Amino acid sequence: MSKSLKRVTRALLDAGLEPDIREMADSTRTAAEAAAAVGCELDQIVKSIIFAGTESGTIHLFLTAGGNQVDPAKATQAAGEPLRRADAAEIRAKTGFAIGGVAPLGHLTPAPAYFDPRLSDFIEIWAAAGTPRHVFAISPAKLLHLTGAQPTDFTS
Ligand code: 5CA
Repeated sequence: MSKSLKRVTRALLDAGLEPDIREMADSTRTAAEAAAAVGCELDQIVKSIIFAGTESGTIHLFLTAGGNQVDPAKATQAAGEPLRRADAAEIRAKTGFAIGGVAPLGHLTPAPAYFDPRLSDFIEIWAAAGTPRHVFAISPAKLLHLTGAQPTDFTS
């Protein structure tokens, strides 16, 4: 098992959950691919989008419904500091995950997190489990609780 997948499994176990992690035959690198692999609505896929403070370098995590886009101005407002998109190397260094497999939890460095309210329209949502072929199912309320994310309107 990859270290990234192990970290996500551990984070879910530590939270007292029974991890429902699925290895898919096909790529789940993008939200569209993940939705097709799971057979769910696009908005049931949790994208873990990483921004960084332009001055502070602090990582901010935007848990975004698959069909929604992060609005940079609204994201800056939510974070309380000017933001830029994080690059691939920075994402890997701070989260421990490669793009396409960034999970919403189990990060090397815990980050302030924001939760797209659209995700709460579903009983079950699916997020990357640390690799571009693993996803896990969770309820929006549990994910909100585990990530300590703030429900905020940050999408366009
Ligand atoms: N496994 C899927 C569904 S859970 C997944 O990880 N989707 S994702 O949306 O969270 O991850 C892909 C996101 O990574 C893209 O939406 C984009 O915001 C970001 N991304 C893709 N390429 C780059 C890049 N070169 N630099 C920075 N961010 C990137």
